[in-house]
Amino acid sequence: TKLKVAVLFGGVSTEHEISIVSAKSIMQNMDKEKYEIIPIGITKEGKWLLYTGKIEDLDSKWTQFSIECFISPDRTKKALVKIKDNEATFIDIDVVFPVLHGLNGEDGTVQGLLELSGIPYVGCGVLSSAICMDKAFAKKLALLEGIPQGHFLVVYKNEYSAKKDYFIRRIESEFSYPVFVKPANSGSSVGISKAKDREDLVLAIHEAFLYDTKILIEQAINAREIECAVLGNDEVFVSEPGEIIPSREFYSYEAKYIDNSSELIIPARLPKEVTEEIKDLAARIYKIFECCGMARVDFFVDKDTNKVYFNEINTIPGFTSISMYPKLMEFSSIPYSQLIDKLISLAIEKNRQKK
Ligand code: ADP
Ligand code: MG
Ligand code: MG
Ligand code: K
Repeated sequence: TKLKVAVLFGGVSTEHEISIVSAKSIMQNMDKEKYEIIPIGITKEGKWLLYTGKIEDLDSKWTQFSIECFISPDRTKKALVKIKDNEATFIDIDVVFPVLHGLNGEDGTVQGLLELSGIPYVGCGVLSSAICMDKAFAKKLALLEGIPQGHFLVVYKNEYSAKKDYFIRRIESEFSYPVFVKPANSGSSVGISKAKDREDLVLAIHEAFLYDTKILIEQAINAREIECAVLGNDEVFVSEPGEIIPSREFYSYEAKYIDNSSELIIPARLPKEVTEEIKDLAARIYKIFECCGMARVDFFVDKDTNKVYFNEINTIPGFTSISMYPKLMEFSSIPYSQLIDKLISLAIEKNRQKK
């Protein structure tokens, strides 16, 4: 019998569209002999719908082919509840693969629901997902553990609103321009700006607060962008690092998804000892954040000194067939569909350990 795998896509976050592309790619590459795919989309408003169309046709108009449904937290019943003509049907699910980036998907909230339901799910747990999503907490924890990273400051909206001049002065004394300003909970570079002077800074802060009530100010690092893919639960596999050459001044939303001309270089061309340092750090960071299943750990490597800085960790990284995470794994002789098999078995293994 086939394993029933519910793939969650869409969601209320700013990365709704990206999630659809990642999920489509995953579903197209899942072995149909092994798995029965149950595609569940979440609209931007947060409505859960069972997608009944063909996987190949999955696009932004997916809601036209769908039936109301939800995953129930009640672990004594079959997990998937389908509602048609006011009648509920309960369907078994063996594993859930949340392919949701950002808010309410990558941040521990969906993981919390799945914990309640008792169904195995791919990727990190509640705490780990939440901390990795929150750049402020992630940086504070990394600091505590002695992980090398650039200087940062966390600013809350209510405090900033009350003391704008104080914060601008403080930022200008602690940092030198340019600085990066980012919402604490963000992804795909949404709400992130590089500020070169005070005027930019004020605008950047305003912009970041449109997405979150907590933001980060970071010293801009003149660096190459290097990423490492990590796979596993207790025993982890770390890929060779890959490099991103952004098509714009930094790896902005446009550079990620619009231009189509940012380059991935695998493996990154780095001195052997720098490569080893990055791989060791990636494994350490994965452990510190108590990740399981997968995560992509992102670094900056100073263009002049080759000093390595931790940037961020992503627990549901981009997953299209040309995304960095699957590409790095493929380079390590783990092809895309085997990677999915591995993630699903890691989810089941993790769930078994809990009992
Ligand atoms: P996201 O989770 O949205 O990817 P990041 O923190 O990775 O957020 O920032 C997005 C991009 O902005 C990075 O890939 C990089 O190009 C640029 N960036 C962010 N912070 C810095 C920094 N401190 N120094 C240099 N570039 C940065
Ligand atoms: Mg990120
Ligand atoms: Mg990033
Ligand atoms: K993150």
